[in-house]
Amino acid sequence: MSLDLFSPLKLGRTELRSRIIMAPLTRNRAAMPGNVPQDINVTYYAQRASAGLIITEATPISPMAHGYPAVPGIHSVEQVAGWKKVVDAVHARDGKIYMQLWHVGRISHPSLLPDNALPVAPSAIKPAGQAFTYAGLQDYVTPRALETDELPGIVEDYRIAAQNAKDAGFDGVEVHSANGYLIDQFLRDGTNQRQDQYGGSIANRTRLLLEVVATVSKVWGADRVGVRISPINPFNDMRDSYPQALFNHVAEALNPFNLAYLHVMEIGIGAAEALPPFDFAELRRIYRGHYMANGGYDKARGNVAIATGRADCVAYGVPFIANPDLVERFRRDAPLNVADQNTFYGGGEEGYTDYPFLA
Ligand code: 8OZ
Repeated sequence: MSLDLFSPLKLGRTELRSRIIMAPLTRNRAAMPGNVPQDINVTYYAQRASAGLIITEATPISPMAHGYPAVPGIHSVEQVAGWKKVVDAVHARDGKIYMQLWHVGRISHPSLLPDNALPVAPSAIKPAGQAFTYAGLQDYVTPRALETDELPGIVEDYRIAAQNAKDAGFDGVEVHSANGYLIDQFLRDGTNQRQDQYGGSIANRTRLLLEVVATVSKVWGADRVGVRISPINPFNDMRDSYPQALFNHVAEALNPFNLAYLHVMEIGIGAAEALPPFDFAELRRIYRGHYMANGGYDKARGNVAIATGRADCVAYGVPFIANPDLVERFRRDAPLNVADQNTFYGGGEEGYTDYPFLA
C-alpha cells in the first residue's frame, strides 16, 4: 500500500497521526506589554490540534530577537507560563506541537529593541524595505555586525530558549534558519561578508547554524529538533551566489545529528527577480532524515509528494489559517474556507479564531 498524507509518521521521537503539518505562521496577537501568549492564542492552537503536528509561529528567543509587534516570545517566566497553556490545550486534544525558535537579526528596528538598540547581523548591511513597527512602517536601519566573541552569547540565548520551551511542555523545537532571519543571514553570502570563522567559505557560513543545532540538541535530544531552511526565498532582501552548493552542504552537515526532520520552504515569496535554479529533489536525496516540504502544496500535490517519496510530510500554512479542521476537510474532500489576508497580522479574534469548522 502506498503512503499518503493520512499515513501515520514517527518524526524523531514524536508519533504523528497524519503527515499534514501546520506550518509556522506569524499572527501578531500576543498580549502587550510583555509579548505573552494569551487566551485567544490558546483557542487558536487548540482549534488546530488535529494537525499531524503544529509548529508554532516564529518565537523570539531573547529581547534582541524581536522584529515585529505583538509577537509572543520564549524568554520570560510569563511567556513560558502562557505557552504552557497553549501546549496543554493541544495535548488535551491529542495533538503534537513543536515551538519554532527565532532570532530576526537585521529584520528589526530600534523601536522594537531594548534601549533602542541597533539590530544585530553577521555584517552591517541594511536590508531594502521597511520594518513593521508600533508606529507603522519605518525604513530598515543598517544593523550592527556581531563581534566574533558575541556569538557564544547568541548560542546561549538559543540554549535558554530551548530549555524554556522544554519547561513549557512542547514536543520539540524547530530552529528557524529560513526566510532571511539571523541564521539565514549567516548562511547566505548576500548578507554575510564576515572575515572571521563565521564568514567566507560555505562551511564557515554554516557554523552558527551547526552550533545552535548542537546546543539545542543537547537540551532536547536531536530526535526532538527540526531545522527549517528556505534555499531560494528572496524575502527580506536575501540572495546567495550559489544556493545549491550552500544548501547541499547544509543538508550534509545536518545528517550526523539525526534530527527529527529538515523542513524546506521550496518557494520564494515577494520575488521581483527570477528565482535562482534549485533542485529540491537533489536536496531531498542528500538529506538522510525525514523531509518536510512546504510552499504552495494542495492536497493532491501533497499526496503525490508523499507517494513518490519526494517528501515524508507536508506543511500547510495559509490553508491552516482559514481551516482549523484542515485534516478533516482533506479527508472528506470538503471545500476549504478562503483566508482573509487583511487579518493575517495583528488584531483579535476576527480572522483568527472565527473561521468555521465543517458542520
Ligand atoms: C511573515 C511576516 C512576518 C514574519 C517568516 C517569521 O517568514 C516569518 C514572517 C512571515 O519566517
